[in-house]
Amino acid sequence: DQLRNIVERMPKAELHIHIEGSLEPELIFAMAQRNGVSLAYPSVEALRQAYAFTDLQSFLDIYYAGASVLLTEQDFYDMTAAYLARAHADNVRHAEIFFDPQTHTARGVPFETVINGISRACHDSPVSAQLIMCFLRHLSEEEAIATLEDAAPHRDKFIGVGLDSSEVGHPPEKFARVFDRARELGLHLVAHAGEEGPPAYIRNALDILNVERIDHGVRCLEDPLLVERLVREQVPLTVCPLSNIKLRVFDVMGKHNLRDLLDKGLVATVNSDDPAYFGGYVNDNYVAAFEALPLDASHAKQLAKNSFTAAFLEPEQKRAFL
Ligand code: ES4
Ligand code: ZN
Repeated sequence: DQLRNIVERMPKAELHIHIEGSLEPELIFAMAQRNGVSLAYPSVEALRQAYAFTDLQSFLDIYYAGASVLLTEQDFYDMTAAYLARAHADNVRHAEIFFDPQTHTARGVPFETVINGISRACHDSPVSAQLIMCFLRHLSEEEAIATLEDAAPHRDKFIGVGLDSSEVGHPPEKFARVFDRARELGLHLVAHAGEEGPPAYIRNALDILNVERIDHGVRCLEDPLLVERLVREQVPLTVCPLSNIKLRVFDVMGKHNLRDLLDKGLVATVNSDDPAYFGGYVNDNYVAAFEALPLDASHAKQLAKNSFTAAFLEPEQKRAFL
């Protein structure tokens, strides 16, 4: 239809995509076979059928199992190249891609294997692509600091750090020192907050970690003073509609608060999060939200504009995209 057409044709940036969450079941099986890794599922279909989540943790358990097939630099390259080809088809002109090195180094995969494979695929793509290294918040701050030290020789291959994995019980303040260290290195700072966690996690991500964007952030609407601040400071929120439904942050898309976020003047953006697991890439996220909510072409254009406003690009580069 007409709206899908507008969405597909709009140049856009994607700012919330976990590269390990772009690994499609077919690629998981191909890599398991070529690497001699055994999977707990007998077939692509059986694996896909296991993608019935009840909350963030039930997803993370399967997501980490899927990532266990990644062993060689070629695996990381192929995964990233497949995502970027798909993003290019969606008219994504610029992507800021999360990766989770600790998911791999914990299995004995060297840090450089991970970052070199992902980084080389970014260089080979027509999409402008940058990397944001995420710390797993269910692990300790000491482990995050060790990861940042592993990354130091590769400082030129990524632009920022983020915080992901199990949110509740692992508040931003647990990572105050490692974010201070990252800031000293001139890295951009983001954090997942207010997905399952309360508004206080969003406030602390801003006040204690000094993040420049909030990943998800949809629970901000529970705190009017926080909303006022996010609007005043124009802090971008990287919203992921299909993720929020699959992980039951909202019951159904018709109850998603994307329209309210925009009406309040928040710099909301639309993103895919873990597209292989949540049922769609970035255009599918726009279309799913637009079909269920009172949103029109002007909102679509606002969201695409916001995606570049919120990107870690020089003003001159942003103008070139807009
Ligand atoms: C994630 Cl949806 C989501 N939330 C937190 N951490 C994540 N890692 C991958 N996807
Ligand atoms: Zn995420």
